[in-house]
Parts: sequence; C-alpha cells; structure tokens
Amino acid sequence: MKAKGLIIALDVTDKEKALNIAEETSSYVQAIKVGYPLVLSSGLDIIEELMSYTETVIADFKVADIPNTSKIICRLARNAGAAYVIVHGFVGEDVLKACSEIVDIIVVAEMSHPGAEAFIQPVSEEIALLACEYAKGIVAPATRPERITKLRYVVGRKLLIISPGVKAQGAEIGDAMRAGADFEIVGREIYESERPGEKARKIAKILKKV
Ligand code: OMP
Repeated sequence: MKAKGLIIALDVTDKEKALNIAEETSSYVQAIKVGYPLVLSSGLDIIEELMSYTETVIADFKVADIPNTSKIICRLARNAGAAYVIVHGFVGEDVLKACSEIVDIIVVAEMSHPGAEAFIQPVSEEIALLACEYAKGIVAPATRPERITKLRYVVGRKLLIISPGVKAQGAEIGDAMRAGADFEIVGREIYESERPGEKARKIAKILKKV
C-alpha cells in the first residue's frame, strides 16, 4: 500500500454500484476495503473484480474465531485476491499467529463506536503490542484521535495505522492522520454521495495536505 491517504469502505450491497464507485474513485483511493455487506451480497469473487480498479483490496472480515477456523477464512480471502485481512486482536496470540501464516493481517486494536470504550479500549494498547509481532497494521479510531496518538506510540513506525470513523461517525477529515494514522477509511461519506468520484477527490486532496 502506498505510504498514506484514503481507503474507501465499500459497504454497498449492490454489485454494479460497487464496481461503478470503485471505478469513479480509483484515482483517489489507495485501497478498497470490502466487508460482509458486499461479499455476502455479491460473492467473494467481487474481490478479484475490484482489482481492476485498485492494487490493494482489504478483506474486512474482522476474523474472531479459533485459530483453525480463522485460518480457513484467511485462506479463502487470500486466494480470492485480498492483500490484507482484518482480524480481531482480542481473540489472542494463537489466532493472530495462525492468520499471519496465511496472509498479511491488520489487527483491530480499538474500534471507533461508543460501545468500544467498555471492553476493547481498556486492552487496546496490549492488543497493539501483540499486533507488532504478527501484523502489518492496526485499526484505530478516528473518533478518538488521542487514542491514535497513544497507539502510534505503542507500535512506533513498525505498523501501519488505518483509521475509520470519519464524517458519518463524527471525525473530521484529517483528524486521524494528524494524530498519527497513515490512512483514513471513509465509507458512507463517499458511497452515499451523489458523485462519489468527486467526493473522493476532495477528501484525498485534504488528506494530501496533512
Ligand atoms: P463509515 O462509517 O461509513 O465511514 O464506514 C466505516 C468503515 O470502517 C465500515 O466499513 C466499518 O465496518 C469500518 N470500521 C469502523 O467503522 N470502526 C472500527 O472500529 C473498525 C472498522 C474496520 O475494521 O474497518
């Protein structure tokens, strides 16, 4: 993945719409993140189709199962073309190890929604530390920039930080990168826009200046 910038979260459930948005935004995004909404509605082959528009597809399956099942999920995603798979960190070291043997992983250290404060936030720094052993990056919340700064301190320059929570969840464009993230993940603000390509262009322009 290029050094920093914009990742689009393509959480639409219509395949044609997904491909159109991917095409329109392709000049402005460094990676496309797909998760259950698109894969469950369009099939895993959507990953390969999206690779016409990006070098990097991130499979956001938030894997959180025993090592063997997690490995099977990672293998399916990798074989479909995903460059990275997002894996939950709270499940523990054996899961991260198993997944990292199959594919490059990005570990959820702390989530962006309010409920994350109850269970994930108290252990997020430990998760980030563990991620340093097995992952290429972590997910940290744009909605709490001070937490990104803290987590950056934990992982140093060793890992990428990708950060969701922009616009629809309340963070402003650029907040997360100013706090230490490498990439901002943006979903609804782009895919619900009337002109996704133009919206992505504007966001990418702001991020370039951070
Ligand atoms: P929008 O809120 O529409 O911009 O989308 C954010 C995207 O990031 C969605 O795909 C979420 O599933 C994802 N996400 C979060 O919003 N919060 C997190 O803590 C973690 C993720 C993620 O792992 O990508």
